[in-house]
Amino acid sequence: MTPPRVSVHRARRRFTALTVLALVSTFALPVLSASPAAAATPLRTLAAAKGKFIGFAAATSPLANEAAYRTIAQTEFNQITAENAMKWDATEPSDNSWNFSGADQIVNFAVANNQAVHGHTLVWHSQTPGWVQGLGATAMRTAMQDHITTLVGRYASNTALQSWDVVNEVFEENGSFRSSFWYNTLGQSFIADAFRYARAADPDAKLCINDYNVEGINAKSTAMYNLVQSLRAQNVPVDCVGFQGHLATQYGFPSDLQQNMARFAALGVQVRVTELDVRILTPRTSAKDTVQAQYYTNVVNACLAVTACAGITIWGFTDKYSWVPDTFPSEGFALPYDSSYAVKPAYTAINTALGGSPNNDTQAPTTPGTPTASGVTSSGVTLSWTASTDNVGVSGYDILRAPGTSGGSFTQVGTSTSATFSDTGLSANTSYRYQVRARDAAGNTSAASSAVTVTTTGGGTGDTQAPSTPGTPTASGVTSSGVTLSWTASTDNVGVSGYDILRAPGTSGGSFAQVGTSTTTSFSDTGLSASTSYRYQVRARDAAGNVSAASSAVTVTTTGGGTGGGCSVTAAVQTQWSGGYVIQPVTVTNTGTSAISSWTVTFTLPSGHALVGQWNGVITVSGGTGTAKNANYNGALAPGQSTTFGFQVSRPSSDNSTASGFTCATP
Ligand code: 9MR
Repeated sequence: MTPPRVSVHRARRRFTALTVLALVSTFALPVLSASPAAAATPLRTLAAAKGKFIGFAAATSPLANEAAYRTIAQTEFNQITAENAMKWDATEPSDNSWNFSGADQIVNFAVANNQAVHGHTLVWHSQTPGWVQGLGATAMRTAMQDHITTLVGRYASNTALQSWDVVNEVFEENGSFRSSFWYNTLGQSFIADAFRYARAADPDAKLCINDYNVEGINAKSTAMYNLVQSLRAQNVPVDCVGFQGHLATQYGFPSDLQQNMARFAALGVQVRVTELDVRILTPRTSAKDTVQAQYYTNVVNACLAVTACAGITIWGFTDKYSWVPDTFPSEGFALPYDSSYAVKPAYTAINTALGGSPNNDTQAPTTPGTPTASGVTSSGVTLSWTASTDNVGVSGYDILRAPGTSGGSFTQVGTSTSATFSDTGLSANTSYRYQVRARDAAGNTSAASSAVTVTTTGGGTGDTQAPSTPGTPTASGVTSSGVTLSWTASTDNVGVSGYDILRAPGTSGGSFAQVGTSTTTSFSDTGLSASTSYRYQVRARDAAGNVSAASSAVTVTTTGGGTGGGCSVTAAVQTQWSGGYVIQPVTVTNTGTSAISSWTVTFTLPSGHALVGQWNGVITVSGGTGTAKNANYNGALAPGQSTTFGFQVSRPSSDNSTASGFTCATP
């Protein structure tokens, strides 16, 4: 039996009125063949090694009836959320008449498989029976207390049950409180009461507030941030914030997810991704699978980067059982396993991001086309070929070379991430054969292409005249790790084909070794040590392989690594209203040539303005001056790198001014 799939969401992003029962048709799958089940290290093993949980939302029917579903559920996950079985309509369909069958089934499964259970969800406007919705204020508060006390109390001594969504989806998209029957009957106080009742029923469980479209920093997540801050200031037991994570590839990835998690973490709460899925527009294609996989990677990386992120729950795991197609017509395929329980690139992505080396993909890329040669000189050639294709994407090509027109063996002479490669350092008037082969991210390798034979020019031209000596290089753009060299060109009777760049250590002594080549009269060297001297010479080559004398040397001393940092700052008013505003993002950029480890932004707060919230920085206000120092995780910036922080201010309602005069300094 399929689990109940009637969506009653009312405000999902960019959709209104979406109680649509879409047909779950068999979409054409143009590219994808089912891969065998993963022979990879299970996600739960990898996640546990990182100190995180990885979970899924369980549907009771397949958990009871399908061996394939149960096997993946036990093997891959160490956490379970009941997709529907612990909701009010399932557990207390009429007043004080209880049905724990689905909830018990899931908790028992979790106990048997050493998995944590997240209880979902106690107080929600959806999937709550009509008998609750119609109550008056006093009776409704009592019903809420009874429901929480009984349901939470039932599992309070069960160590598998570790956390609860106490209130779910209490905000509108603009950050105001959702106009639900809870709010309309009881006012905002229902939230604090629900947390207090839950704490009384289970003093050990982590108590969470949960919502969707709060993954990035926006009006809704900022309202949630302010609420959590204010509840905790009043000793209301809010321990945890859940970001549902119902993502869709057509809306882009919320790139500030990590920063958003970090600002909540700075309030002292645990954070978690509670309902992750990444839907795509049908039909499914391998290109869309790749984008989806990247979203999963990004979410895992964000959680790994934030210590307070306890883990990630995926909203199901197989496309066979997902709420998406029933709710969003023409969307689906949101989960890491397909409807036949074969892993998708999203699975590989999650596994890889958790530190695994999933071995599930055994399909090699197609054989690349035979290379064609162009730009043949006495010492080099450029090869191009028709690209390979691959089910999970080609990650690169190996270039193989054999001597002569036949015989000899092929050895690898280079790699390329595009379908072209230039080989250099060849002998004049000599033949070589080239083949290419493709690799994918899982390490599968294609067959080698057919070979192309290339014969370099030059040997028979009789040109023995070397180019003139290049001018002494001049250095510019000296940083702590690099320099750009320019020189006056050489001339040659048949034309200069390129320059060799030679480098020696120090201001004298040592020997010159070639560090690069250039076909122009400039070259940038990188990877140098700070506060260190080097000497550079250049020499010219012609197509026949004749080489000029080396130029005179220029001495270059790199700048110091520990100083030279500077920063700039820009600030934006994200939103404002009579009585307050949000400055977000304040972007701090390292404009120096060396890394900085801390920064300080100062700004002016008009009189009567007061700081009421802040994230990703540590802000103090004295007189009319705000001083923001980096948080402990965003002080280090490489040259050119930026980070952001933000804050919220209250102001007199008659006042339209905002904070101004932002300046940045290091440290
Ligand atoms: O996946 C759940 C689906 O089976 C139910 O029909 C639906 C009812 O609203 O709820 C789905 O789960 C929701 C979760 O409980 C709260 N956040 C949004 C989820 C997707 O709608």
